[in-house]
Amino acid sequence: MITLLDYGAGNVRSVINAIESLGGHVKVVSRIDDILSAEKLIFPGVGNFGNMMRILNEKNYINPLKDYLMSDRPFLGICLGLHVLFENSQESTDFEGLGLIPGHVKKFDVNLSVPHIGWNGIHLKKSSEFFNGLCGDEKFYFVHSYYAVTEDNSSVLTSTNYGIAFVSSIQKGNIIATQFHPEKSGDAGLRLLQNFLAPPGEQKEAIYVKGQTILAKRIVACLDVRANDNGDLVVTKGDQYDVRENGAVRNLGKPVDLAERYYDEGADEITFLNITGFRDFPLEDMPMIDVLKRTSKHVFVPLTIGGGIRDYTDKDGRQYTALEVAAEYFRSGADKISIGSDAVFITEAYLKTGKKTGRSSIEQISRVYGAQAVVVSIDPRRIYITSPDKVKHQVIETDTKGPNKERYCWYQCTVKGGREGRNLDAITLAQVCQELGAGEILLNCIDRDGTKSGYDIELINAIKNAVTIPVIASSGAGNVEHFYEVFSETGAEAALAAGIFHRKEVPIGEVKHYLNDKVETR
Ligand code: 1PR
Repeated sequence: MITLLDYGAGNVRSVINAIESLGGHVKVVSRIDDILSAEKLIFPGVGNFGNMMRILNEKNYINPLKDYLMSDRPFLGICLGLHVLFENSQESTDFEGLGLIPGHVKKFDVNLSVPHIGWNGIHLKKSSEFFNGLCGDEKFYFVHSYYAVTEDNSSVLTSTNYGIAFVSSIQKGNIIATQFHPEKSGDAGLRLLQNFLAPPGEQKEAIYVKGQTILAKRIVACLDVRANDNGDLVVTKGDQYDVRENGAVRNLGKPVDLAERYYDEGADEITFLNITGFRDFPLEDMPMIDVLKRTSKHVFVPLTIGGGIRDYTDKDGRQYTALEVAAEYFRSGADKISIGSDAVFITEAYLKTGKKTGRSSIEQISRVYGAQAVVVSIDPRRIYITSPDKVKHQVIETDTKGPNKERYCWYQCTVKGGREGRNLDAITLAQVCQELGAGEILLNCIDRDGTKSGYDIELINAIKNAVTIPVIASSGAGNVEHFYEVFSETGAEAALAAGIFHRKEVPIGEVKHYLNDKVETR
């Protein structure tokens, strides 16, 4: 029996689903004795260090946890479940860690995008049953802005490179903890969990891999979801955001079925966008909650969900915060949430005052769940102008001339699924949202959406040059070359596609095969 310490973190459901998919049984801690009497304890932590320590203190779990760790019974800490073992963290200086491992947690200060999001390798520093059956060149899923530093090298199990070499897992006796998420690292991750579940046995020969580990470029499958005219929830796909064909909503399949197909095909991440979320309310009839719960049962790569995330007052006057919506999504299996229209309204308000209120959905959710869990989805369209001084927006000079040979354009932000253009440019939006605590940009492009004419390289470079958080390029993929183009001509960390995957025109496997010797992929 596995005992799982859920302090209210984000995505505990995926850890439970992963263990149950391996035939394990999970008991979630509900009182102190559950910790003290545990045979094997798993501590998954997603979110903010300070928030985690505050809750552990409130629940009086600190001493029982220390007692359990001192008993050297099997323990697996994941992400914050690694940081908690150290003395303190730069993420929040209000609280001390458990101090089991001498050292501290600090923020990445590297010339790369932060958070460190994606699939990266590991360097084994000592042999361990935990890695039995692995050949050492597997990649695992990381999503964090802070990493652990220790003087006690004997406890370091693996390191990983991201600008620097950092501790990606530790082992001290039967206590193991990973910075990466085994429950979201596909088959390789499931193998680690299997090894943790297994009774102590013989330790297979450890495989030490030479050279630097490299963060892979991510291939993301996107499912634009809405109810069709019969009220069925379908995956649809727009052409420049128009999802109707002969008046009917295009129906390209069932969300859970397609998600499972893309997992099997090797997608690195799967994104669900409730494209009419601005119209309805996620916690009302909760169609997407059910999709998430069913998907996370069998899909062990990161899931992002977007659509309608905002503060909301329902018809009975009941007020909901965006944080409540996000919390429900995280508890249902999401690893990241994506904010679209509300990010535009938040930015407009911020630009009026220049002051952070701390109350915006971006600030609320990143404060509790960490910046790495907050994606901002941008829906821009090009507006051509004859010269930059015609507008007060951030403008680019473009090689793709306008209808009247204009050499300049700006990218107008839209809300409500491209239905309403706003007096705001995409570059400014991205910069303000990073400032407010967003951890990643999902950069769509209405002009390119569904056109199969390739990604808007100029837009992606403009945004990449303006922010230091990762950017997912989206819209326009038509063939495998378009993926190579976006990864070789921009610094985008990931490339997303929809139509060509739904219509089986270009399988994910073919994209990865083509990129194989050109770009680092998983
Ligand atoms: O504004 O917070 O309620 O969120 C709504 C979400 O739904 C936003 O993330 C917005 O991008 C998305 N959305 C709204 N309307 C549409 C539409 O298509 N009518 N889809 C829409 C966004 C863009 C991509 C698409 C790529 C790749 N879809 O996600 O999948 O363009 O397509 P391709 O590879 O076929 O070219 P809120």
